[in-house]
Amino acid sequence: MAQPDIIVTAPLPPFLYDPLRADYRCHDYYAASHKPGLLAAEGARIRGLVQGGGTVTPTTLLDALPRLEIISVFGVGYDGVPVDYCRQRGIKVTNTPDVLTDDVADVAVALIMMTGRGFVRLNRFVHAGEWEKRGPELTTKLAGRRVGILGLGRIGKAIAQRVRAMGMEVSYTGRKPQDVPYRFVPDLAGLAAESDFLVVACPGGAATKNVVNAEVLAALGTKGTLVNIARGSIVDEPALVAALQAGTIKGAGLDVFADEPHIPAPLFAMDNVVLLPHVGSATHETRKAMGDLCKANLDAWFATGKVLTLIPELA
Ligand code: 8YV
Repeated sequence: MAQPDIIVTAPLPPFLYDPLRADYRCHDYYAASHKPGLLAAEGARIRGLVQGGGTVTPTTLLDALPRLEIISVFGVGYDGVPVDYCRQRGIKVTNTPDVLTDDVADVAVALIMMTGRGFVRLNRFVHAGEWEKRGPELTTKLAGRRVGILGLGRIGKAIAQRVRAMGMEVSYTGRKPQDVPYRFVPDLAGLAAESDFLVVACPGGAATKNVVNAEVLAALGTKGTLVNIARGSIVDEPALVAALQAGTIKGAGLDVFADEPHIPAPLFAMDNVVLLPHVGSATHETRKAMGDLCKANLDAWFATGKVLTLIPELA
């Protein structure tokens, strides 16, 4: 049987791209110098699309792929996929949940430790030879502090488990209360008001755009640190910069940004801010597992007409 044609709209690591190339006719849209030409020549043949978690897929691109059957996202987040459009056209959308949960939760804990205990600052202090001159500053005890989690999904729960093991208190907000041993707070500003660390762990997309706004940051207040391992779009970034500049909040630990890899310039100069380059899932083991699942979804679809991890909106 002829290999199905698939279009690739994001840079992929070799451990995913090489096996894809072995089993599919891959069209590299991401690297194509003349994208309209590629679509005109190949668009009508393409049956699958592979993209990254952060990739935005415009409906105009999908319009040029009339035989598209499946979008397989190399990532858990599919906020860049126009889900309603896909539902209307009967296009399946799959992602890579579960396999990255531990790694992303680890990064949230790391950001809590790096901001709360000042480890990044203290590391700079030692590297700069400052310890020869004076003792280190004292920081904040984490056990007993309150962690408020926005979005208690798989990753949120893994974060909760980890910080509980550190003796921290957990409460959360989300669409509805769940059967969990953590306290539900119905509104985000209320959660922020009672949190020392407000951890953003919900999906991105239209429903959560800028929900962490100036009002929520004001409620978090001078005792509070914002941690974001989810999507930059969830936080009103100019409001965050303003809150940090004004000293409205204590600090921030950020792995994700509104316009990656661009980070608002004022953040670079802030000692109470820890910045990571979107590395939540960036380990060899997890990215390989994500790649395997991303391809397995395509393989299952073209072999059996079923997928392994259909997104809940289309289930
Ligand atoms: C990846 C992510 O950086 O899973 C996600 O939604 O944002 C990250 O794990 C990305 O998907 C890699 O393409």
